[in-house]
Amino acid sequence: MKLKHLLLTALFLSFVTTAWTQTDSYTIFPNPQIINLSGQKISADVSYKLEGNFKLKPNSLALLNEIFNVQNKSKPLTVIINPITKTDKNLQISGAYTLKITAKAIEIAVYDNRSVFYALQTLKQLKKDNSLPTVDITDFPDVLSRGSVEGFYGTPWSHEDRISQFKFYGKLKLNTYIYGPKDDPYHSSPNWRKPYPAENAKQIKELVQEANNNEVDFTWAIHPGLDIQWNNADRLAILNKLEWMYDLGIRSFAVFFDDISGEGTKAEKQAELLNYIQKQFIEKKKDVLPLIMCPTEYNKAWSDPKPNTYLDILGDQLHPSIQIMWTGDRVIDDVSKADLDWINKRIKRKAYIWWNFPVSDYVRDHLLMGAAYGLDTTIKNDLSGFVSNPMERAEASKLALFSVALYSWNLKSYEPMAAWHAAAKYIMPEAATAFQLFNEHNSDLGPNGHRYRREESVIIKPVIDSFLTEYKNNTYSTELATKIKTEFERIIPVTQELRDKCLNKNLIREIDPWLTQFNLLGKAGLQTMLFLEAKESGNKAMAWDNYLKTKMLLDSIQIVDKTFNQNPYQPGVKTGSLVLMPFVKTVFDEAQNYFIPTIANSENHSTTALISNTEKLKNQPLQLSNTSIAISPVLEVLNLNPQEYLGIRLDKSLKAKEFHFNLESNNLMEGGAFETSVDGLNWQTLNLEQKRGKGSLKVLTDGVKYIRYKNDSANSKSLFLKEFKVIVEAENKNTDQTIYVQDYSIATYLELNAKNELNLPLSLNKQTKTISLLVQNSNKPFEVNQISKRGKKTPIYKGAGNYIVIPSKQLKKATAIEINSNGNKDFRIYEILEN
Ligand code: LOG
Repeated sequence: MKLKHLLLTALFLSFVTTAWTQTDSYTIFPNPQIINLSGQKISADVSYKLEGNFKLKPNSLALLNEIFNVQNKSKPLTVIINPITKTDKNLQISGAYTLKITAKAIEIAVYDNRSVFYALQTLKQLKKDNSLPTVDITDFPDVLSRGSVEGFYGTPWSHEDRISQFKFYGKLKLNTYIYGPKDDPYHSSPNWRKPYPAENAKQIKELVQEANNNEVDFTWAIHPGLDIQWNNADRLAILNKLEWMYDLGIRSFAVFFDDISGEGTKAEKQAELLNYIQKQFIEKKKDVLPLIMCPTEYNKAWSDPKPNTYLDILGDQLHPSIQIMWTGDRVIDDVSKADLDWINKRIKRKAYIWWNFPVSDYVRDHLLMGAAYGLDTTIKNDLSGFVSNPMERAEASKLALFSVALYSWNLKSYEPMAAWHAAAKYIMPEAATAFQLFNEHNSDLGPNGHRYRREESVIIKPVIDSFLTEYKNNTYSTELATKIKTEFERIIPVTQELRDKCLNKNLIREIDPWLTQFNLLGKAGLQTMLFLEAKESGNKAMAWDNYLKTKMLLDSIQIVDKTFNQNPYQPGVKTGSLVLMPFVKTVFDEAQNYFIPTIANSENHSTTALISNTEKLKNQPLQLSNTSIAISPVLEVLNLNPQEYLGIRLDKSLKAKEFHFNLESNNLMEGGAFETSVDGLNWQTLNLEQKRGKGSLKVLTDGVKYIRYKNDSANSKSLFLKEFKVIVEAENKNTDQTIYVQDYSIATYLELNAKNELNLPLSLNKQTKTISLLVQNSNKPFEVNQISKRGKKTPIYKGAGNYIVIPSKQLKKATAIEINSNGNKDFRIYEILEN
């Protein structure tokens, strides 16, 4: 383990030193193409004198004034800025520059004002402790258009968010922002034909201004395909809209045809419209950038592979200067050379990559704070643009966008892990280590329809895996346990540290529920490890205390998940969902076997159980509570073969009151049915309302003990087992209140109110040696009395413990015991065991 760790560290360090020019701690983001530091330093604590033949725009001048000390009246440094004269074709591109710092002067050669701006951004990053290194840099972008496409579903970014993005882009040499939030009704239906209301229009004007200040091309996209008519009125409607946007300052345009069906999807019609816009608008305006389009078949999985179909038609018919976007082999995917070769051939131009990362509109309960990996570094000649579709959380998205900047500027030197670590430091230097730890455990998306996953918790994962393997074989590795415990201990203070130190308050606001959850996870993890330690040392009482504390923390996690981020799609707040949370749950679920011996477990106990004839659910646990029995949700998609079923059988002491289910699926009831039974042999089909596999039933017939869903069709059925829950109560409420304390399950409990006493009839037989009580009290003393045959009460316990063992010699005359909660609030009895 140690060796592996060392290797990882060594590997990481080597990434940092080779991937970036770090001579004398100068690190420039993104990495310049060619940089030669010659080892000397000159003072930057001076003013400057501008020479040369290139007229600077105000944004570049402002940057110069920011870098140098214009108050200093001593001899200024000469800064010479001229147009590029070198014929190197790499330098004939917007943003390209050369920068040479000598003891005498700073010489900059540029292609355009963006080049000046970028050269000065580099200069600014080179400045350390008021001095500059002597250096010779030749720099240019590998990809022409680099940045983001605000193209997600959900709440569009705010005005403030966007301004903050542009400032960030300018510093990192990202030059593109495409405006296309799906939920802006003036970008898409129903209002794409209408002009923006005055307030929005004013804001867009301001945004264009701010984008220009940062050398970002603000592309405005229209999404007309949901209800477009292929007639003159609608093509004029588009032209009008583009004209209004032009008047607001927009000089770059896009038309999106993604996520539509029907009439709008026709390739010939789309091509005809776009060519019309090209002729009637783009070419006439003269000062606008090439038109960009997003096709309907925007990824390989969704496109017709046959020749002369949609993509080939666009390739043949679209004006050659119109750019075509592409997400990859799938909607959410890595970017590969083979994929680009495939698409470029069909569209007869270089694809403009729309990378669907870190967009989270299909996994809204997760944050995507992982590294940006899966990007081919050999494809710079195969693409015309690279934009990332981010999360609706703008500030949090900067973590991935930092990597997008590094990648798209200089593909060959891109190293995802090093970039990811650098991003945490760049975005939150005030608490970089804490931020990195948070990101490490908030990377994966959880199971999702696009089947796109990210690695998570990579450093601790092998430790946890080894620990669990040994644990399941009844071996306990103190060394591994200590490592896991240390990780949870490191997590606990992260939340407070980030809230206290992070200067970017909007970022904290965006991730706040996840911070709360992360802290709870750290604490739950620590309690889990303390439980294991106590168990290992044979201290059952302490183990029980730690188990209860873990349980309370897991309950809090559940509450946070049900309280915050309650969007209708994937409500809730998930953190550490790939490695850490499953680890805590595994240990927690196993605890049952430790506290309730299996011998007791197998006799005379509740017959509540999962019923299913599919292998996949064989080990799926039930979640039992005082009021409900549920099948633990399955995270992966579940395929039920014909005749397979899943359901719950209730113990005879339980009465089924309600049924709630969510088996997310579009065709659940086509040849499938919910059924109930009294005896498990004769089944009745339930008549119930459901939508996309979700629904409930508020009344169940008396006597029902079985409830299941069965696939009666001839085909396998794909569904998500998100909820399958029966609300229960005791069949006989008056006499049977003790069922939960003798059901051999620590998942259920009986709660005593302030004045309640539990009079538990105990049939003590000769074998009964001890009674163990597993309770939870709020640290107030309570009492246990024994009651003799003649009704005489004698105290056998008084105290405030949670795990109480009463030996047989104290129990001689008892036929029953009585528990007096003594005014204790929330007093719970989980189990009373006789052995
Ligand atoms: C949409 C996009 C959405 C993304 C991820 C494209 C071209 N269009 O499946 O708006 O944010 O996937 O859910 C898309 O990706 N459709």
